[in-house]
Amino acid sequence: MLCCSETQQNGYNLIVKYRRTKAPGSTFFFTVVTFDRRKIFTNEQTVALLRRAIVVVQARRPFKVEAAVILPDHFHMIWRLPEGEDDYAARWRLIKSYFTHRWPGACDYPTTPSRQSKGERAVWQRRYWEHLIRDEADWRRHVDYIHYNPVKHGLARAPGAWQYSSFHTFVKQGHYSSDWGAGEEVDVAIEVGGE
Ligand code: NI
Repeated sequence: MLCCSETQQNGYNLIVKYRRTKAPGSTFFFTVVTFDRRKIFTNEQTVALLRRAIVVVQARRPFKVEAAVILPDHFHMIWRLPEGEDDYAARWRLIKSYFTHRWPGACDYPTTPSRQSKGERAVWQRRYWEHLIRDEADWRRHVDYIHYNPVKHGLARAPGAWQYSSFHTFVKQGHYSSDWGAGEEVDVAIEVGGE
């Protein structure tokens, strides 16, 4: 069983409390990976640049980031797009482009002739994983997946120990205890492209 009932252990009894505020529009889960798994997001500067790219693009093409975790070589996010819109691909193109053109490390890495001929720099994997969130339970599973991800990847001992995560906001809002996922494995058994 995947989901969250009040009888389950491991902090899930808290999780039933959180619900998305009802708003129209589609919600998506994304996984974006760096080119060749370059460890790009290892410092404040690159994480801040990614955040700035998102804010800049949001001003032009609105969407809301509902949950996010940024790891050295990939990140996961849940977005909600306004009603009647589903063009996340254009938003991702703008975000990736903004970042690539402003990140000093974009040029100092070998790329492939095919990418060079297209003017692509060695920053992003071309493909990314997207999943349309089906319902409340699916949303919660993906939110948990995001927040547990640094532990799953062996980068942190607990979700609360990872800096670049919306987990801290969710804790402040009372949706998790601050020690959720610490010391006990959280099995969020969803298929998200192996990331
Ligand atoms: Ni991951």
